Order: sequence, then C-alpha cells, then structure tokens
Amino acid sequence: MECGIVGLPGVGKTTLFSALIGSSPDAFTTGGMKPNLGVAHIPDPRLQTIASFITTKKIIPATIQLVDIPGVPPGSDPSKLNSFLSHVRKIDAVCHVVRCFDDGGGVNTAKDIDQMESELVLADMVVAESALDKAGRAARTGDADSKTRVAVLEKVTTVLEDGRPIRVIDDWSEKEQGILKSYGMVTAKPVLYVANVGEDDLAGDSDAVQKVRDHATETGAEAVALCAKLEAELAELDEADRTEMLESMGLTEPAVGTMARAIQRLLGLASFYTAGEKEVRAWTIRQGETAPEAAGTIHSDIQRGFIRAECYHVDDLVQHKTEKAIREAGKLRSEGKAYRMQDGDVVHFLFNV
Ligand SMILES: Nc1nc2c(ncn2[C@@H]2O[C@H](COP(=O)(O)OP(=O)(O)O)[C@@H](O)[C@H]2O)c(=O)[nH]1
Ligand SMILES: [Mg+2]
Repeated sequence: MECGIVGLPGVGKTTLFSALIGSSPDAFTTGGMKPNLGVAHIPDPRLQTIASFITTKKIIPATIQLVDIPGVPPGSDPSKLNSFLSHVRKIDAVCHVVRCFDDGGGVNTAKDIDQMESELVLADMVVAESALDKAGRAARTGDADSKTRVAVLEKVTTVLEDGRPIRVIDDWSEKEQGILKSYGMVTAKPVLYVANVGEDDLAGDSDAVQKVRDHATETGAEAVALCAKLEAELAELDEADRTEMLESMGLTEPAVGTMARAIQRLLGLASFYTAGEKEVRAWTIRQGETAPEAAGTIHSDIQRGFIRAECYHVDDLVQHKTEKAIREAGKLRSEGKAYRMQDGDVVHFLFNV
C-alpha cells in the first residue's frame, strides 16, 4: 500500500514528506522530476497503552510507504505531465497538498485545487474515451462482460464531463468496482486534502482552509489542516524537546500523526498488535482480513502452519490490566481460520510448521 503526495509546485509537499518520514527536508531534491520515496511510522497511542500493562523492551509502530511526487506547473509540456500521471497511477491513495500559507503572492485554494484536479479529470477522460470505444465494439457482438464495462464507463464519463472526480460515485457493485479498478483511473483513488497553513493559523480557521474542507466534503474526500514547516521542525527534535514545544503550543501530538492515521483509514486498513517481553508491535492489515491472512503479514510460516489465534481487544487489557486476568474473566478468545480480525485485537498466533 502506497500513498502519494501530490500538489502544485511549492505548496510544501517535500516539507510534509520529510516531516512524515522524520528526516530533514534538506536531504531531498526540490524542483526535479524524480519522486522521493520513504517510509512513515504511524504513531499509535494504543501502543503506549499496551506497553503500560505489558513490560517490553521495544515498541514498533506500523509503517506506510510514501511517494513525494514532483508537482507539474500549469501549462507544462506533455512529457512532464505524463511522467507525473504515471506516478499517480501507481499509488493507492492520494494526499493532495493545498497551499493555505501566504508566500507573498496571496492564497487562492479554489483555483489551486481546480488546476491540479482538472488535469487528473482530463487524464481519466482520455482513458475512458478509448476504453469506451473498445468496450462498445465488443458489446455489439453480444459479449455480456463488455456490456457491464460500457455501463461503468458511461457512468464514469458523465461525472468526468461534469468536471468532477470519479470518487464521487459511491454506489458501485463489487463487479463494477473490479472493472473500474482495472482501468487505473486517477480520480477514482481515495483522497486526503492537506491544507498547509502558515504558523499564524495552526487551528486552520481561515476561509482558505474552510474552502479545502468544503471541497473535500463535496467530492467524497477527507481533509486535515497542518503547518508542514512546523511539522518538519518538530520531526527533527528529540522526544523531550518535541514534547516541550508541543506543550508550549497547547498540542498533544504532531499533526502528522493524525494525518498518518487518516491515510490508514482512507486506505481501508486496520491495525492489530502483538505484545510480549521482546516487543510490542503494530501490524497493518486490510479491514476484514482473516486470522491466517493477518498471521501472514508477520511471517508466511505462521500463515501456513496456522492453528488458532488467541486474542483479546486492547480495551480488555485496559479493563483487566493483565493477560492472566483477561483469561480468568473469560475474555481471552480462541479464534479459528475463519475469524475476521477486528481493529485493535492483540494476538498470539499458535502455529505448527
Ligand atoms: N510559511 C510556510 N512555508 C512553507 C510551509 N510548508 C512549506 N513551506 C515553504 O515553501 C517552500 C516550498 O516547499 P516544498 O516542500 O519544497 O514544496 P514542494 O514543491 O511542494 O515540494 C519552501 O521554502 C518551504 O520552506 C508552511 O507550512 N508554511
Ligand atoms: Mg518538492
């Protein structure tokens, strides 16, 4: 699962990217056409909760793959635009950064969003048009599958011609969804708008930010407001200094934490945990995965030799304090192969290879 950071040049993408992966923005190229790749930790308060009851040597958060995709200035030549689109086609979710801080030239979020989004809408129209042509010809020979394709593509085209992204359509059947996915349309991907605010509007109260939030609501996306520059500074501090700086601003955690969790939600992911003396660790799965599939994220041997999962919820630990007490209270569940993992499960996998 990979999340791509997109936006016009100079909106703060690389600054945000470095804050998310916890290194200095100076380490990354600016202005070039090559994307920056990195891995962000997903800060998770539940890890500290678990570690407060189960003594452990190490806490390991879940991670997410990030790509900082260089922005394309409006009116760029087609080769730059194509290179940009090829990167966007590969990602699973889009994090669209919108400049809400004034760099001297004023702020116009509506125009900025439109400039970026109309390129994406246009790209999908090109794909839809040629695909519709092809599917239409096959459908006329009586091919049932192609008829469904035509229906999907016509629905998509109506929305795109209206200048709106495909993600506003939320009533696909499972089959239609599969067809849609096969075309890799860029405006069908889930989007998180990041309103990049200046240090003078950390709460995100300005009209500019409100416009971003409204646009997100209208187009089936989510939105967060943060100051990328401040987040990048926070990321470079050690734990103690960071806590002190956050407290002085009346905050409890860096905004990139909230943001990383929003991305996780957007991707339809959930977390489960393993907890022991050696480490307390968060693992990422797709919502609804079964216990053996979840075991496979740790090691393929555990999936292959899966016997059962002994599990309880983080909330059970908070209530009963120890695993022994959870067992005595009858809250330790023994789950088999068909069990669908719940977000917040703490698990011991029993396996035999
Ligand atoms: N005032 C302010 N400046 C920012 C903020 N985020 C980024 N910048 C500045 O904007 C410029 C462009 O940032 P960069 O991350 O390279 O933008 P990119 O082209 O989207 O990757 C840099 O000089 C940053 O320091 C912010 O939140 N507030
Ligand atoms: Mg950049």
